[in-house]
Amino acid sequence: MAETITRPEATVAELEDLSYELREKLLRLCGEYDGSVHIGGDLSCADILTLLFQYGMHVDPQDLRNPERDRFVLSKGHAAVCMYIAMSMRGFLDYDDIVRTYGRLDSAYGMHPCKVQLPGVEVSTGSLGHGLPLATGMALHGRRNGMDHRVFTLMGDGETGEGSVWEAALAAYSNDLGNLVAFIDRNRQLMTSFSEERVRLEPYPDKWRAFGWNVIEVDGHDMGALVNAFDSLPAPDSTVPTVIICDTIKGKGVDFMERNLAWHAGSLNEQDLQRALTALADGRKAA
Ligand SMILES: Cc1ncc(C[n+]2csc(CCOP(=O)(O)OP(=O)(O)O)c2C)c(N)n1
Repeated sequence: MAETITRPEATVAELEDLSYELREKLLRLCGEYDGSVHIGGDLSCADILTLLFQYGMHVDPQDLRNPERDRFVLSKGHAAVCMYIAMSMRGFLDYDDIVRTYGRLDSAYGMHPCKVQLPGVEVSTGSLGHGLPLATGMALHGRRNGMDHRVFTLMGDGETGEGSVWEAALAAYSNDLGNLVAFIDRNRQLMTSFSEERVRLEPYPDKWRAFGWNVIEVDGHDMGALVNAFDSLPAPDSTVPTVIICDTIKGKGVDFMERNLAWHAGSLNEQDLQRALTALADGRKAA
């Protein structure tokens, strides 16, 4: 039983504090690292990753291979550093190690996650469009072996323009995979353009419904709403897969990055870092 692995009992207020800490740690890493960090899409999914690692998932950093654990596949692999830091805050990895070695030659902490390098990372990702197919296969495996854990994945909305995503959506529905939950970081931006300009996803929830999925729509930066969405998930032994479409803002929390195409990826010099940290703190006070 996945329930044999306890999950943290964090309150909404505690989760909000953890999200803030995650964003602050992301910015500090971005200030330390010489190269470019996918900071826009990291900041947009920080609340979702906090929800998963600090509230939702039955996972134990001391018992990584427990077959009953919930699985997570970061389909938008370019947000790896946000996942690394979220995992470090739950005790899987070491934040100082991440900051010291991220993106450097021979580091375990690459721009995209590598499962061979990092125990606790379930799947190596980075090529978009593969997370949902992989998660579907993992959920099918769990189902066929009589297990009751869930498999979660997190996709970018732009990524869902890939045909492989919709093949997997059909397969998950056809195989009654109620143990599969897909989060979508619906920040409406890609790398150099806005999502709808490139691929018309709307009416987006209807598309998922037409593929047979249970659809939950939520403000992806409202922790209370995210917790409620998580709590309303159908049981893992149910028969309909769920997609949680999270309305998000790329660059969330740092005013000069928000909805700004220039900040899909970038780096921060000392002055910009201080500006970003101040913006983050001011945004929190205003909230
Ligand atoms: C198959 C594939 N094509 C292109 C890329 C390059 N790429 C990295 S991030 C990105 C934009 C993705 O947009 P979205 O899925 O909406 O992610 P987010 O905006 O949340 O970062 C692209 C095209 C890739 N990683 N994989």
